Amino acid sequence: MQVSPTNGIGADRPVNAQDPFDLEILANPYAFHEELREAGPIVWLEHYGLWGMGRFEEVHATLNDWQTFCSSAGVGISDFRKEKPWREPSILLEKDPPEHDRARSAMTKVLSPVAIRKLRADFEAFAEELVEQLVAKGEFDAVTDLAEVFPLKVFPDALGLESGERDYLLRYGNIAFNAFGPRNSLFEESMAEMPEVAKWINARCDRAKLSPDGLGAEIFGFADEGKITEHEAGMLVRSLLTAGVDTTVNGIGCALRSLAAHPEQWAALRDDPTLVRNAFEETLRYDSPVQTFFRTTTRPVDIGGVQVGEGEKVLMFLGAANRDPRKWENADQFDIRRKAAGHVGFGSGVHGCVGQMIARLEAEVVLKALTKRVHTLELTGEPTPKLNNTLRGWAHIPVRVTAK
Ligand code: OW7
Repeated sequence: MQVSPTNGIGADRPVNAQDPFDLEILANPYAFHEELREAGPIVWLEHYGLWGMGRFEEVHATLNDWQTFCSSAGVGISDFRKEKPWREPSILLEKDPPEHDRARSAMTKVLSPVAIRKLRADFEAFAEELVEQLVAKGEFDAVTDLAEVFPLKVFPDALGLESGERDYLLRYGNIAFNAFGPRNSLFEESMAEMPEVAKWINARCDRAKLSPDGLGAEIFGFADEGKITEHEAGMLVRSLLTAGVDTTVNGIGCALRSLAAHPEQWAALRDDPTLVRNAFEETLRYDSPVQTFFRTTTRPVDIGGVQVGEGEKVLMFLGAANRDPRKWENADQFDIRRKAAGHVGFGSGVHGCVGQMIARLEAEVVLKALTKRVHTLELTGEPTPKLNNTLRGWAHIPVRVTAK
C-alpha cells in the first residue's frame, strides 16, 4: 500500500496498484482482499482509475445507500452514461428506485417463500435420484456431474422452459458475469459467443415459449394485470435466465469443494443434517460465488475520511467483506457451525438477491441428499478453478465418496 494525493481535493487516499481482475488474483483472491482491507476503508485502484472497498462495514453501508451509490449507471466497470451497454439494461439490476421497484415487486411475488415451497418436492426427488446414481459410481466430478446438472434441470423446469439445449444457459451466465468486468481475455473470449448465445436466450423470453404453469408464465401474468408491460415481463424472464443458473452452480460447487477439502466439516454435516442450511450460509461467506459488484456515486461523498467525487465507480468486494476480521472471528476458517447469517454474499438493501430463497432451497436439497447416502467425501485431485470476472467457482472438483 502507498498513499498519494487525490485529484486535488487535498486529503490523502490509500492506493493499490494491482489488477483485481488479473487471472492469478481471480484464481486465488484472498491475499489481495487482505491487502485491500488493510489499506483503508476505500482504496484507489490505480490500474483502472476507480475505487475499491473490501471492509464489511463500508461494503454493507454502500449496498444500503442506493441514493448515493446508484445502479443505473451499470453495476459493472462500464459507465452506462459514457458507454453503450452490451445489452439492453436489466430493469431490475441496472435501475434505481422508484423505477426499479415495480419490477422488483413483481419478481418478489414470483419468488416468494410460498411459491418456492411448491418447488421443494420436485427438487428433492431429482436430488435423491442424482445422488443415488453418483454414490453408485463412487468417483465423479462434483461440478460437471452434480453442481451443474442439478440447477440446470430444476431451475429451468420451474421457470417453464422447454427441455434441451440448456447448456446455453451456462454459456449466457458466463458471458453476462464476465461482462461486468474489464475487457480482459475472459471478457473478450466470452463476448465472441455472445451473438449466438443471446439469440437463443432472447427467443426463450417470449410468452409463447414458456409453459403455462411455470414461474415465467406467472411473470407474464403481471403484464396481463397491467402491473408491467409485455416487454418488461420478457426482460424479467431474461433476468431469471441470467442470474439464476451460474450463481447456483457456483454456490453448490463452492459448498462441495469446501466440504470435500475439510473432512471434519463434512463429517459434522453428515452426522447432523440440521446444519445443512447453515453450512450453505457459511459457504456463501467463506467462498462467495458472487465476488464483486460496482456502484456509481451520484454525489461527492466522504468514506472514512477519504473524499470520493461524483460519478465515480466503486467496486465492492463482497468476498473480501465476508472475510473481514473486523466482522468475523477466524474469518478464514470454514466452520459450518458459526453464525454466518448477515454475510453480504446475496448483497443487501433494495437490490439484495431476490432469488435467495430458491438458491438456498437448491443447495439444501442437494446437501441433504448427500448426507443421507454418503459416508466419506474426499478430493481425488486438485479442483480446477473456473475463472470469471464476477463469479468465483470451480470447473472441476474430482471426488470419491463411500456409501453410508
Ligand atoms: C439481471 C446476481 C446478480 C443479476 C446478475 C446478472 C443479471 C441480472 C441480475 O443478479 O439481468 O437482472
